Amino acid sequence: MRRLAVIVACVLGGAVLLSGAAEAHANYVRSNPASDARLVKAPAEIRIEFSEPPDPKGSDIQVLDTNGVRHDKRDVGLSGDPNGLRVSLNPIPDGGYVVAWTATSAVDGHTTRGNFVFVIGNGPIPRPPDVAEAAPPPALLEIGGRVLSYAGIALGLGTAFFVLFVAPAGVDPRRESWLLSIAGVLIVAGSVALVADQGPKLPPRLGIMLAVRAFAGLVLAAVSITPRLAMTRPVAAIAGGGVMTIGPLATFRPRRMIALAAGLTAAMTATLVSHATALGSLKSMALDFVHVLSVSVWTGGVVALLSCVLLARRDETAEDARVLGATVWRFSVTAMIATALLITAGALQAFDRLVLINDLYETPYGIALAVKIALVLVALAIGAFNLLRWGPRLRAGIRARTALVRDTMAETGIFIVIIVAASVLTALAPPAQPSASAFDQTQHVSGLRLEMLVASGGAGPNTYVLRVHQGLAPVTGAEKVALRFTMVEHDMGQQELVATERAAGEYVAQGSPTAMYGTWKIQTIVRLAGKEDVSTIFTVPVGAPGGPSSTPAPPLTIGPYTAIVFTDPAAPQAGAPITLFALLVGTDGNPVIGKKLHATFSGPASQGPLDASEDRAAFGPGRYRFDIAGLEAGTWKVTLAVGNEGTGTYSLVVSR
Ligand code: HEM
Ligand SMILES: [Cu+2]
Repeated sequence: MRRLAVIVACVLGGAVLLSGAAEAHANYVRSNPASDARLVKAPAEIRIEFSEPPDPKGSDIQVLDTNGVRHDKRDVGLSGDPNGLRVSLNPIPDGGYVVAWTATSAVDGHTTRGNFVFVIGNGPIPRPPDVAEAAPPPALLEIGGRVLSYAGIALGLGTAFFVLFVAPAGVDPRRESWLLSIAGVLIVAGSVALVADQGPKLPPRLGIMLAVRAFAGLVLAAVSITPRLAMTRPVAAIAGGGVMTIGPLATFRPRRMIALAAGLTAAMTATLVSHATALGSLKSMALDFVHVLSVSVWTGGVVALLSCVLLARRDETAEDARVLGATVWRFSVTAMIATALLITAGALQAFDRLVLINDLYETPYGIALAVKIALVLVALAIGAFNLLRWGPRLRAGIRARTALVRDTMAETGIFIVIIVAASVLTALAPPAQPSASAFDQTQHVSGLRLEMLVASGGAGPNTYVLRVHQGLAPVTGAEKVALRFTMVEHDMGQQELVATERAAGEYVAQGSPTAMYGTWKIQTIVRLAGKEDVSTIFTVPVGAPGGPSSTPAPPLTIGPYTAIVFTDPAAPQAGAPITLFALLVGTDGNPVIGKKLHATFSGPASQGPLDASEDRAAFGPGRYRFDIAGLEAGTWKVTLAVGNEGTGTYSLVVSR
């Protein structure tokens, strides 16, 4: 037992230490200006949207120029967007800027950091600092606060449930009071520890929840030390409008009901500050609440059975043994239902939080979960033994109390370790995180974990990020990371981009190989020194130009050809350079090469005609490109001619 505890402690401790590399809790989802944006004019403010509601008090947005000088007005506040923050800017000159953000979740108080860059004018885009989005590992105080809270909730709720519904008579009242007071004290201490861990950045919402939890703990402790209310009267439980009398619950004890209500309230505060709530999913919240309730009924119930029944009673006579056996049987049935519920709810939650089954050993969160699952199996085995061996013996009038005491003590020990694992688990960021990328998929190939992120879902210029991990560690210094693009629907040839390492294990490539909307295959090739290339294929749907949210420009018909036209940037701005791409497709669906394209412009000002250059090496076959120095704001008609085979007109909106 002790050896097991040491092993588990080491594993969980290691998971916590390594969690700096884990993904975040409140993640960057989008911003204005966007990440890597090129602007014509300085923005007046920066807005960032996160995957969870942030709390401005513990959050920060710093806007730094390339010399590290700060240009924001230090007035971070809610932006009015869902989950958004904003900061105002002083007037800033052209140049590159880094936006470094810190976000504290208003729900669970977890903090995450990250950064992105943008540029004003024609200068180069600055390199973002080499730190991937990260959450600092949880503090020991947080884990401690969670352990105390969860242990208190399980003990309080489980004991109240046990004495009300499993063994209303025949429990030792002094021991019952003791357990409830211990539970109350644990809950209060846990809440205080969690408030202390947050310190001055404590988000108000979290503060209220922890205050409610502490109050419920005080009620639990108080109700169990008040002189026993000797009020017992027949109970009529009102269910669904009908009145039904539940035989064994023939006594109604307000004290126990108050304890149950306090336990339920404390359990509810757990769900209301959980990741399920932070993610804003009602289904997830319901699963979490069922999980907390069933976990408490089982684990707290075992402790109540041990302390208030098994240790308090005797089984010397066959009659005593039979009475004890009846209680044990009732608890076994309760525990079976509770474990079925807790495993179902836990497993369903786990499926939502994990990306791959490999997460169970390759992410700190997954390791904490795996520890939990393994220990639950051990506890279940002990429970099954009680159910199938000692229980029946008692019911047959044979002594078995000592064996049951020993087994339930072992179970209690395992539960304590499980609660530590659950505390580590909930303090860490789950592997499955809402992503800022339009495409985010993870594959496991030859021992490597490859996560492909494609920033925009639209055709045209894009950023492709490949995260490479082996086990828990990022794979740095790969000799080569290449991405090869081919299209499924048409033969567009193959294009290769070579990615460079931007942060540890994070390889980035930019370009516009996925020029046409449809289905693309991205073959990733990772070359590590002295190893065979690791290669896999991601299938990426590419939407209309400008992203899935913008309405696609309808394809132009030009003589016998179809042209798909888009610009870089997708939303052109007055005075800034614009690249206009035209992808020419023949009646057979394949790109058409070697044509002469000519563009004439009519719009708010005059603009001379342009000829396209077809650069197959850089842009792929059938892709023609016009470089426009800049246009005035307004709506332009661009007439494209293919030789003298035909013309088509494209409408181009340039914003101020
Ligand atoms: C005796 C057994 C168990 C105990 C005492 C236990 C305890 C807990 C507690 C206290 C929480 C936190 C709930 C909250 O803060 O709202 C939790 C969450 C969770 N548990 Fe369990 N659990 C047990 C078994 C399991 C099992 C068997 C699984 C998986 C099959 C599981 C999966 C999860 C998951 C995925 C979460 C959500 C974590 C998050 O918020 O990111 N648990 N558990
Ligand atoms: Cu969190």
